[in-house]
Amino acid sequence: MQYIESGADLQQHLNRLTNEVKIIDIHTHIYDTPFNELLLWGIDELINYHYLIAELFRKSPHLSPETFWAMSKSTQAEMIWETLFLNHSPLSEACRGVITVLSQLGLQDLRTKSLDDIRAFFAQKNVADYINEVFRLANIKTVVMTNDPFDEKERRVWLQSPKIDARFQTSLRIDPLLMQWESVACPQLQAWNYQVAADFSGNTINEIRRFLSEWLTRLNALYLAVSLPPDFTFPEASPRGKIIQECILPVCQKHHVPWALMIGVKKLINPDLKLAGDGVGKADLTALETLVRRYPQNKFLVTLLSRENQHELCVLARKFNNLLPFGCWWFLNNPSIIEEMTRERLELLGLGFIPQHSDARVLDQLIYKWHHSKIIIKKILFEKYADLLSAGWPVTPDELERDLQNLFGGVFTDFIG
Ligand code: HDL
Ligand code: ZN
Repeated sequence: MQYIESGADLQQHLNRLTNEVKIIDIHTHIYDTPFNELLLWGIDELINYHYLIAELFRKSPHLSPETFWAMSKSTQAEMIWETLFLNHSPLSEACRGVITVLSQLGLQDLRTKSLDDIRAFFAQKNVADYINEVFRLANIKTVVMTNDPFDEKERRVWLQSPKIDARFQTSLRIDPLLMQWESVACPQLQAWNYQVAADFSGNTINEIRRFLSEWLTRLNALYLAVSLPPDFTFPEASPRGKIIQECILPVCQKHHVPWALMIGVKKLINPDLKLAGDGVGKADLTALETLVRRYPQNKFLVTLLSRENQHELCVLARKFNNLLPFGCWWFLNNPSIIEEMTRERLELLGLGFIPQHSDARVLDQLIYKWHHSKIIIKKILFEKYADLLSAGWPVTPDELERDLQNLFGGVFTDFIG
């Protein structure tokens, strides 16, 4: 049995294995080609990422949202490029991500390149080959899309039974059902001929269950997902509480799919920024604790948006094995916080968590989101395996490979069964 006995060997094996490990990216907003304009890629989409739009407004106190939103996407990109990349060094994580993508794609001497030069580079690519190139560079086995039947552009594609590349797996996202029952979901379900009523009279509960079942089946969804505000409570005498208790939980159980809870978003605290306008709030995890305790037959994939919630999520996961923490979500997807979260998760949960998801909205982002995260995750893994070695427990390269394959996909596939 050949053990790894030195830090230098450990670093070498970790470098190799983190480069080689095939990744299952369990939460993204990217799409396969049948979804047409929903599949975003290329430099103008990269620069128009809502993270960068928020950063643009910080640097442009005299720019009115109306003026910006009236611009074409390419004019917006030129303003962002000028402001965040040329007039200031692109030090933020979202800015650096664009640079990493371009460098990883092989674009040399970036400082000599104009935005139009970069556009010309992308103009030579075709989307099918580019999907292969991005998945290869990021070493992605599969991604899980965020599929939303309440988005008409996406719904109409699903109703044509599209042929989806096997690398694109699915999840059913149903925020309006829990967050906008009376204003959006109920009238929409009625328009789709589900016999539902806002007051839940008649066959409403069964019809909501039918809607969920039909879409879980249509999508062959790996899990059902929802984003919830920091003040989410359960149980709750509200449409949300009723739909969770009588529809979401029983249907997830019947279909043997986890419920992915994404908690902590304060929607549109600055509505002028549109998609870039959401904020964060610390949640009271009593609701989550009640759910995982009361419904041991259900599985819960959980990611929380507040840094201050992360330690208690780890403790909760120690108490309930039907709860699986995942990712460093959104405002947490930064080196300093990924480091802190990965360290405390390894210390409290061993290898029983999903360290990261990309949340990529633009296909190309897979390259930087994973390149940046793997550097940090590898750093912490080195620290922990080195601690284990000095405690007297060397591991073999095969054991290291097994552990990494679990972290970057196996824990997820085991959990969803
Ligand atoms: O609700 C979500 O899935 C979030 O990830 C939002 O899509 C958010 O706008 C985002 O892209 N975060 O990275
Ligand atoms: Zn997301």
